[in-house]
Amino acid sequence: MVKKSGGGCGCSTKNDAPSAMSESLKARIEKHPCYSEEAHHHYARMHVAVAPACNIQCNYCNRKYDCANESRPGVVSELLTPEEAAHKVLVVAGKIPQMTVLGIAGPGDPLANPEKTFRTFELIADKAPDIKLCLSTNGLMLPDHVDRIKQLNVDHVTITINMVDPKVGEKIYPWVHYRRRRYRGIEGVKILHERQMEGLQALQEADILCKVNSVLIPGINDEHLPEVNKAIRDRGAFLHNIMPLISAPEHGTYFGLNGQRGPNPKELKTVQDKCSGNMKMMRHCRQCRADAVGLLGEDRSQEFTKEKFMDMSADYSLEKRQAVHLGIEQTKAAVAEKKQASVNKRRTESPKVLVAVATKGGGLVNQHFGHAKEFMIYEVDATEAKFVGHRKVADYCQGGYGEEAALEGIINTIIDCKALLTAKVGPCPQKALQKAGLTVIEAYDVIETVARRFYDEHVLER
Ligand code: CLF
Ligand code: SF4
Repeated sequence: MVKKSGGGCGCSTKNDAPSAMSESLKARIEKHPCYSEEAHHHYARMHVAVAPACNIQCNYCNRKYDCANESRPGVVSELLTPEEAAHKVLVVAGKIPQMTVLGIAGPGDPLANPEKTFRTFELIADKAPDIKLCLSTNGLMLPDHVDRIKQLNVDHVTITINMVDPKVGEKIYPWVHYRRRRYRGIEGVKILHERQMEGLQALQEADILCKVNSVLIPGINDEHLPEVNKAIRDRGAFLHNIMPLISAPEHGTYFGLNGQRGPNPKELKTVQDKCSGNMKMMRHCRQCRADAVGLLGEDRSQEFTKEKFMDMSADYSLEKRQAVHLGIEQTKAAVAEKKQASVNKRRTESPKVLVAVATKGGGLVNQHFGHAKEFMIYEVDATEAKFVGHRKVADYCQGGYGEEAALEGIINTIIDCKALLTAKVGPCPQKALQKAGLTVIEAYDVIETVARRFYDEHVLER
């Protein structure tokens, strides 16, 4: 019998609506850009790469790069000591006051490196008490550390769970290293599975919010993920993040070298939709790097390389940060009010269409088409505009050679959308977008407001 927590984490709720959340739960996630879709428009996170070792082998990882459970494959982060990491966090907290969460997510597994991971958390908790601590693990060693996690006030833990059936797991994990022994094949996968379930349940009992990441691997676990979704829901997971396998031969992974492909956006959305009736789904994950800095859609890690941040002073000020957060909360409230006004109370049946949005944050259509490195995708009907995902694209404004090919690539990425919502777009790309069947809307306003206006004028009035 699975024990349900007394409300704090509210994890086993079947209701996807934010209004079903208790006020205390809302307060726990309102500044976490991964746990709250709304927060990710306004608040940033950073990772510190303090955990090099790993204790399992995933077929989508070759260990030369960051842990692919929480990162984009093919990225190498700069390894830091806990003391260097603490200095970096204080520097970034001063320069980017909207950075509210510190995550440890690699480059290996944080709990295969418990001393470095927990020492880093201790240093931050002591000097910057307003920063939320977050941890991402493969789960193998999680049951051994839940007490320490709780004691350090780490309120957000992610476990990557790709299967609940070891026969499926055999195709993903060739070995597991557990208590000084290497277990190959199904024997190792069974240990991993049992430890993941035990860890998840222990988090629930300790009232720590748990997100589960699952890597969608077509032909291996695509049909199986609804079963994973059910198992984690029953054990109190708060949020499910189904992320696409990114696989290429140049990453040198087993899957990459053997031609295992990742899902296309439609396949990803289909599986997310299948699971979404049961629990909250995360659809805004950007598969960060182990030294990521900034809003989820931006990468400011190069501004804070070790060479640079070691020479910067740690200007952390709780008062200044609180003042900035107050301003953000006021902006959020204004955006929420406009969003609410855009919801059509008459619940009429109407077709759903997808629209692509160029945004640099704040919940607004506010980015030039040529500067967009990704588009947010919203599903719109007569009642609401709902965020359903994002798609990365190559930079269009590269100048000169390759520009045409890049534009074609961008159009192909959003070809299933009915409109592009952007602050500005040049006449040439505008023509190409229209030729491909997209309505181009130039605006500077709350995303939902622009999306609903497009829908009313171009879909309903046709
Ligand atoms: Fe980092 Fe992960 Fe914490 Fe977020 S990321 S440890 S929960 S603070 Fe977020 Fe990045 Fe996706 Fe992870 S977008 S990869 S889900
Ligand atoms: Fe790589 Fe992360 Fe898997 Fe370890 S847990 S093998 S670092 S993807």
